[in-house]
Amino acid sequence: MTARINLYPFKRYAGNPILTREDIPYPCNTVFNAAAVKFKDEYLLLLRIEDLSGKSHFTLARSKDGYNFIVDEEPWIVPANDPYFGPYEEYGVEDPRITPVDGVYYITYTAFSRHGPRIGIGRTTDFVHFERISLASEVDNKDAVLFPQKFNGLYAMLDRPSGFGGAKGSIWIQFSPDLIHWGQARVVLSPEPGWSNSKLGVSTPPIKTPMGWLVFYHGVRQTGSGKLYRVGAMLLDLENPAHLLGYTPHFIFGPEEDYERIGDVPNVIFPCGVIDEPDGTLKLYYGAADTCIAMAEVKTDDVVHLCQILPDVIRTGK
Ligand code: BMA
Repeated sequence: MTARINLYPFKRYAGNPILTREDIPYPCNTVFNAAAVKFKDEYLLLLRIEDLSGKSHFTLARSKDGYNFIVDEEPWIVPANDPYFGPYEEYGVEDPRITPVDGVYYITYTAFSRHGPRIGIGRTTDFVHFERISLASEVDNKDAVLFPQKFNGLYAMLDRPSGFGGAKGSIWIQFSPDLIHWGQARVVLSPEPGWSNSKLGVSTPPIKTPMGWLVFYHGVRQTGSGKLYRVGAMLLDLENPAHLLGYTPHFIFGPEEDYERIGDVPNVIFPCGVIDEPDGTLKLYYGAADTCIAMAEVKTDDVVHLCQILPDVIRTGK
């Protein structure tokens, strides 16, 4: 008899939520959907903070242990007001992700305006200075993450253009020589009937494992009482990241706790950051119910295994 497979391998941190608006040193509505990175001897979260007017900006939070964070006194990245970026960030900046490539930390985010969401890309080397590079898409595209290395001299980015008729959005990949001009776009993973019937989007930057690039994504189910955001994982080929090696056809992490079920947008788990620890554990930082930030841990190998096993094995759980 084979051992029963653990289909839900994440363990929530007992001190969740790790950040709420009470932890923000200035007035705001909510804090959620944070990018995560280790920089020097600290864990950094780049928080999406929604201000009292409903627009979002980014503020840094710092930690020595990955569990207890102190939030900076002032916002770091606020919507641009220059003629190039400004018109496309008038409603705020949202859902950041951080990827280091060759010693530079690139921040991808959603630039939001009356025209709809676009992908913004900027860079920092010190988490003090931030320089915008490009608006890397037209409208109706978001959930962009860069790979931490180039492929044949090109940057690679996973993104999520809106699907047919604005629904059924899939995860795509594109390539660029300079983070400004993008092309060679191909579909990587599409929504399926069931838990992700509405749309998919990449959650966290790819993690290199011996078996492939491990990427967490969110799947959205449209239900009678709104959208339900849950998490799956996929594995992409190390040499050719457009090639899908495997994925979890079921969700592996979904809203259960009150702080995930109840908030401004109920039933949402929305990760934007993951830390790959030296002991083979991943720390996943996620927005919960668009209201606070929580963290859960998982063994990398357990998730890779779930991406590799066959769907019918997953259905029976054996
Ligand atoms: C998505 C994004 C996220 C948000 C989620 C749930 O479309 O806007 O910022 O967390 O919806 O509301």
